[in-house]
Amino acid sequence: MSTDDVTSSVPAGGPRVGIVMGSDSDWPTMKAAAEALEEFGVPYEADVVSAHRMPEEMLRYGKDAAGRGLGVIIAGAGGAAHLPGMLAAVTPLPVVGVPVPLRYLDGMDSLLSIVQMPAGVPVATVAIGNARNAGLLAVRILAASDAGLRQKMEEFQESLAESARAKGAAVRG
Ligand code: RP5
Repeated sequence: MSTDDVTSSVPAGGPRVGIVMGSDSDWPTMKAAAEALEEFGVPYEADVVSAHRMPEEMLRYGKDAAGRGLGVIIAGAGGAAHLPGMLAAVTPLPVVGVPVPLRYLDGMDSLLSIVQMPAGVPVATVAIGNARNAGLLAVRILAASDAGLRQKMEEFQESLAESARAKGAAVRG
């Protein structure tokens, strides 16, 4: 292996998913993404990277993410939620957007800000407040090229089926 190969390879054990949010007030919503990643043993990092309050850092985060070995970015924000879209504009990585519900408008403002991206700059948007699905989607994206992770996802899906069947049995009596 040449020196170039070493320097271009992904650091072993480093974070594969970056979880970012516009404010620490988003963390109570966003921590469900971290918990999902922990369930699957996926290393992640989490930080506040505000599109409006720290735009230069936000752009640097997006531009550096792939080179640092991240495979997916999960970005959550509320209100005029530009963070996921702006990150998607400057990174080739898949970006999963989490609309964080705030006090007014029930999160519809966040949802529409994140989901209505122009053609060419996709953000995979989950339901309002559903950061758990963002974590699970990040696992699926990584699992597309990771057989071990795919196996874990299949086992998780089977556990969901088992749980649903048990609920059916409880209803049937
Ligand atoms: C957004 O403004 C953040 O993502 C957060 O949802 C919202 C409120 O932020 P704080 O005023 O709580 O810091 O940019």
